Amino acid sequence: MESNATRLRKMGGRLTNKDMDQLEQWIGTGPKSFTLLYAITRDGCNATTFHQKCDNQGATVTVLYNPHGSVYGGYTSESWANNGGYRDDADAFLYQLYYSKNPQCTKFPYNYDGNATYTAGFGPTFGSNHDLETFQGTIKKTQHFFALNGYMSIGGSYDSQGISVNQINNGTMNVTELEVYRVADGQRRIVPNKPWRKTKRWNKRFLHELTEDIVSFKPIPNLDVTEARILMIGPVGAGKSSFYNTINSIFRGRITQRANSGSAEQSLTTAYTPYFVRERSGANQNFLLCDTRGLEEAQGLDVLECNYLLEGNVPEYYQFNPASPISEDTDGFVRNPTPNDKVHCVVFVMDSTTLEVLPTKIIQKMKSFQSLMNQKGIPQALLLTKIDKLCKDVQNDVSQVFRSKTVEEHVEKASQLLGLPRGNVLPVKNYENEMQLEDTISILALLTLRQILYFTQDYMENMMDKMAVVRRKMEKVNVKN
Ligand SMILES: Nc1nc2c(ncn2[C@@H]2O[C@H](COP(=O)(O)OP(=O)(O)O)[C@@H](O)[C@H]2O)c(=O)[nH]1
Ligand SMILES: [Mg+2]
Repeated sequence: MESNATRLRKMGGRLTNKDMDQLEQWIGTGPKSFTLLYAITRDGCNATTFHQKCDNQGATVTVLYNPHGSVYGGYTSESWANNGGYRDDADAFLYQLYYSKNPQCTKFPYNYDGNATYTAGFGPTFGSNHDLETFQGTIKKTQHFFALNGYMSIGGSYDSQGISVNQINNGTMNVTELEVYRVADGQRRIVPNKPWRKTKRWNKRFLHELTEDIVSFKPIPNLDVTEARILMIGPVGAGKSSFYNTINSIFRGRITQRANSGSAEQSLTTAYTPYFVRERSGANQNFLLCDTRGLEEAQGLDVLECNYLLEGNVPEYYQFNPASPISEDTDGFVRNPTPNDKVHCVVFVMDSTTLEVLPTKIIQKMKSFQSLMNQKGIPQALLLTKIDKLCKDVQNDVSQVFRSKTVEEHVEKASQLLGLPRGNVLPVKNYENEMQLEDTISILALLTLRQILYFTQDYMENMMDKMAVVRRKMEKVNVKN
């Protein structure tokens, strides 16, 4: 007996219900169910395996997903086989569903030239010139994708509709996934993806519980810290101000915009600004979120300034000046910072939609900051914002965040990029366009904040242990004297 989880995983692929609706419409013979037969990320990218899994299964659809967010492939109503030669199939077609992340639905109809599919020892292959040849032999996965050794030359057996190969596959045969589904008559049963991160059920009770956990957060006594200082660092436009506004809105019970957000302010957020989160009653929480200068390649913080920030030397509301970095001689420089001035947790903020194109200089800068933080033992989290823009399902319903494969992949990618554990990468959707609060958006933001506070608390406990050791050593020295 296979477990439920295994069965779900076997059934689920990346194709969304909406994509299946579109394919079903193109096939044009009524409701269809889709069963995942083969996926290169699960089964390996190997022509023999493809044939073992997909031969003699009847109608199938092949789907390629590339790193640019384009999705395309081919449908055949005939079984795949491994006995050589071309096959005719009056119902076959090629198609595209997305181009560079945007929906782009085009059907490329068959020209009836007798060469619908090619069934020798290749991966899925369509058309006389091989309008679409996926791969031959075995393809090993590089870090992020499979570089398929096939090609596309649409326009032979399939009508290209005036669309060039580049407008389908971005001029690359690299794919992050290739799937083959069996297509059969019948109603689809919608099987939800298994969540990749578990949480309680998303309802009012959970929202209330998260709120309580955060309100009751207190820095550890004896540390002389009255509020935990959480430093947000990230490129301009990543969503730092919006995250503060989101949290503050939740506790105020209405949408607030205390931190300027948006593109107009890009050059403005140059000050080191602490933001308290207020409850409806007006009382402050025991943490503050600090907004800083971005991570721009040319004008961002440098490592020395970052060190001053972490150590609490930078005065609040200090106006950064790219022309003259802060130094001990700067007006207001805090020479003797208290434990309150120091940073207790760092939150890197990144726009999830720009992960792929993040300049290496910014990554290098973040890494150099990280080694500084690691030396000091300061915990780091990575906030991945704008996940609503990554995935339509999440845009429609934020509670789908931990079921979205796209979000999961971005979390994975971000964790590799910064060398942080996956658990420290926290996806969020900020309030940005809403007029009123929504429970799902609030729950995700509070889950994120609670996790950040947990990291902060762990750090404070470490600090306390360290201080206890130092104190004991001092006492021993005193006793000897
Ligand atoms: N769709 C969407 N937009 C967001 C999100 N977070 C921020 N934004 C938008 O991104 C832009 C930059 O955000 P901002 O908070 O000013 O970034 P900052 O420069 O890091 O402070 C603003 O136009 C926000 O409305 C989000 O989660 N989803
Ligand atoms: Mg800002």
